[in-house]
Amino acid sequence: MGEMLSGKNILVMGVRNKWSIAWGIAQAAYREGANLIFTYLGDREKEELEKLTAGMGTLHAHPCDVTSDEDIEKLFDWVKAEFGVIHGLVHAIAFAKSEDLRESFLNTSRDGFRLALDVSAYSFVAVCRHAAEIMTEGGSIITLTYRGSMKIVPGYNVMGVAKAALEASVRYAAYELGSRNIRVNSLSSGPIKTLSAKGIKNFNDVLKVVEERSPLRRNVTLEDLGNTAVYLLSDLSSGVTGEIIYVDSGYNNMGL
Ligand code: NAD
Ligand code: IMJ
Repeated sequence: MGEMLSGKNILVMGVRNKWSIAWGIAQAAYREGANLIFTYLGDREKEELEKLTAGMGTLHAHPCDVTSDEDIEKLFDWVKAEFGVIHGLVHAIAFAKSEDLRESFLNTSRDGFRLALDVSAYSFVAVCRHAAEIMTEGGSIITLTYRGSMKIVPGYNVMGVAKAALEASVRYAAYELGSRNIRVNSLSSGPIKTLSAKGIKNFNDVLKVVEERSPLRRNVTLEDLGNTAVYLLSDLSSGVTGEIIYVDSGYNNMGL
């Protein structure tokens, strides 16, 4: 047990199950002494959280569908009433219609485009705004992104556009919140077999390419993500904001 995050209240959004990146981050933050607060989407995620956190003491959790302004407002009213102040926020939420991740990008419907950008990018702006109000002692906000925002990853399609918007939002939020000592960064993960990767065509091939060609010659783990998240959430990264930190076995550095 370390102490990098002791005394810090950290709100974690996006734990679906034990494979979730948010869960990897939560476990690492818990190990470092953080006081964790969770959000969940639906009863199934609430039950998962109850199971996962069984050995961690009282579960602090509140529902939140990020497509609802009312849900977001109620969430932060609750967090403020219960905890007064937070020091960290983990946003690990994305969604697009599955047909928009399979078919032609150019055939993305207006509604599919709107949904992907709403859930995966606007939600970040909204939660940053609310979180900043209760980060009265300074803080660190992180979100999860993917290289498909910068480069063509066949099939990533509208999610690539959403992640580009998310990464730009990180920079603008960092600029606006910097004077309040709130840092905003994104963690760009290599492929991980979570529920959000299940059913993606050729995902095993993507994993194999990273294993064969990345500098580290392996895929990344939830522990890799968790440890970098601890760095970003802790005072170790006190001079770092607006960044995209790649946790991808170095794959993004390859030219061929
Ligand atoms: P996951 O399925 O475990 O988590 C996704 C979470 O998003 C779930 O908890 C889900 O409930 C939540 N979510 C979706 N719509 C929501 C809504 N309307 N309101 C509230 N929550 C909602 O998958 P994951 O891979 O852990 O994904 C977490 C983040 O990591 C995502 O932003 C994803 O884009 C990103 N990411 C994943 C990979 C990968 O290969 N798995 C790589 C890079 C980045
Ligand atoms: C997703 C689609 C296509 C290629 C992909 C991915 N690659 C990776 C992912 C190569 C690594 C996973 N990823 C980075 C995501 O951000 C996934 C987001 C996502 C996944 C689903 C699947 C189920 C569904 N909607 C989704 N919305 C977003 O219905």
